[in-house]
Amino acid sequence: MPEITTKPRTQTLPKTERPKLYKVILLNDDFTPREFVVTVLKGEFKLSEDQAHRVMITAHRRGVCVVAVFTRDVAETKATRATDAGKAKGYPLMFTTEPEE
Ligand code: TYC
Repeated sequence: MPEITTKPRTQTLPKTERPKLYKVILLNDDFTPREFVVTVLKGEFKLSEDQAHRVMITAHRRGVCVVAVFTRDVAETKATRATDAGKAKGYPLMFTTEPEE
């Protein structure tokens, strides 16, 4: 009986999936000084004075503002560090993360 060997006809190409991205969101509160929010945005997220002021004022007026978008680890680390910077000064400043659609 002859052996029948068959070659696979389809090739699975390696897929490079893009990592899911996460938004870092700044929440407004009534206690953290505006200038402190701007300082944290510049220090942790490398925003310019002008960008940081726009983000701060948007959160102040609308309640929330997207600061930037990162991979999950980076977004969570930055949100935690920025929130902790406020905590260290006794402010309720809060940053959260949320997956992008
Ligand atoms: N609302 C604060 C104030 O009037 C300033 C502020 C802005 C705080 C944005 C948090 O995410 C924030 N002092």
